[in-house]
Amino acid sequence: MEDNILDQSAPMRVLVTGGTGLVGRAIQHVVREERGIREGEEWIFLSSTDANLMDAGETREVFQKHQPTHVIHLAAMVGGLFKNMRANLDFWRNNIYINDNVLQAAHEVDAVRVVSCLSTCIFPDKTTYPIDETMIHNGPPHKSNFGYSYAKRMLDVYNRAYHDQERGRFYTAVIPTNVFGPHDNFNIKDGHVLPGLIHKAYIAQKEGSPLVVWGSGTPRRQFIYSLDLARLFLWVLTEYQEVEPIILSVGEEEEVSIKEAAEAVVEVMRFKGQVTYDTTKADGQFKKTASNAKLRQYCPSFTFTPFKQGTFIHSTGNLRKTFWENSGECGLVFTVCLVLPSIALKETCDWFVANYDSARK
Ligand code: NAP
Ligand code: GFB
Repeated sequence: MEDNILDQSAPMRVLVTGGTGLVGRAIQHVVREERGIREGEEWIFLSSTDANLMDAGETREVFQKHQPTHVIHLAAMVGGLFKNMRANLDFWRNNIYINDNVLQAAHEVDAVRVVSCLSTCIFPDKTTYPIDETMIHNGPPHKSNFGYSYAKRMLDVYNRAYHDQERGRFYTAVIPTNVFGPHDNFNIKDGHVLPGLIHKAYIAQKEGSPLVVWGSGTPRRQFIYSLDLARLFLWVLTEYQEVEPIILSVGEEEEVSIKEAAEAVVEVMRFKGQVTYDTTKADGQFKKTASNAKLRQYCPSFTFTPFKQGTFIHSTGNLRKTFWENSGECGLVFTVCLVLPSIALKETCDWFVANYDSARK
């Protein structure tokens, strides 16, 4: 088992759980539109209609059916601050069941690789900054999302236990910061801050009402564009050789306040109305500033699509193709310095407006 962990000679059969969500759709796009599907490879993107992964029998069945060699495990009960605060028990139970079923089913079909997805909100709330990968278990997470956070921490425990007991199992995990992009959940009650603000700005524009930002606007967040996360996920799947997890994030210098995030949404949505702050609403965790030093060691030249007013753009597709032609090292991408509104946020807003009727909301 040991030596074939990253043997790339055999074509991969990749099963992506949660393949129909924000991150799953981004991986679909990058695999099909940028990287391409290689000779003999198979990519299967699951939704909850293919199998309820909280059910061990259904999970085993879908893995037996597809016999994956590689698994990207994204499926989870996911939500923003306010959904987490309402349902910590469900977030704990649903995610614990899903994760146990998926890792065991992958092990039973002898999948050589499983890359699971944690989140920077799982780190201890009382910590030093910037946060790094060694701090996962150093204390309780923020009280607003302890159910989700502890369930996600257990994925790291599973990966270490499979490696220890099942010699050579190389299951690992990535730790993204807050993710945004097309196909996100734009439900205002359950979703995250960016899709929430984009949807609220859309409605406020139509109704001529104020855009209400929840909380004080002072908390700080690092946002990663779903397409950038997808490219890095594919690099981890075939190149990253550790069981220990790796933070996938823009640099600390890209961290923005919620107020700055709201101003960027107002600019890109060309919202002309009043913006107010509802301080009766929770702020949640003040910050979770994460270091991407480990990622930069592996991928010194990976270029993120910036969130703040752009300093550079990815220009054409073939620049993005460069990333795949240089497999192994994170590719040489040169940048063009131009001052433009954030590309990532604009692509996300344009997608929402163009797909308003079918978007999750
Ligand atoms: P999402 O948009 O809510 O998508 C969730 C996916 O999981 C969907 O494909 C959904 O299928 C599937 N799913 C949910 N419950 C399931 C069940 N019981 N059985 C089978 N499939 C189920 O989530 P996302 O934002 O893409 O998140 C993907 C991963 O990234 C998650 O592990 C999440 O914890 C992690 N993450 C997300 C963020 C973020 O800011 N969004 C940040 C850090 C980490 P249906 O489409 O059929 O419902
Ligand atoms: O993205 P968000 O829901 O999650 O909220 P977290 C981020 C911040 O935005 C909070 C403020 O300070 C909110 O008070 N905010 C302002 C809003 N307006 C809005 C709005 O309209 N909607 C929302 N949702 N927030 C989550 C964790 O924490 O991060 C999850 O609870 C997950 O488990 C996710 O890990 C990535 O960043 O606070």
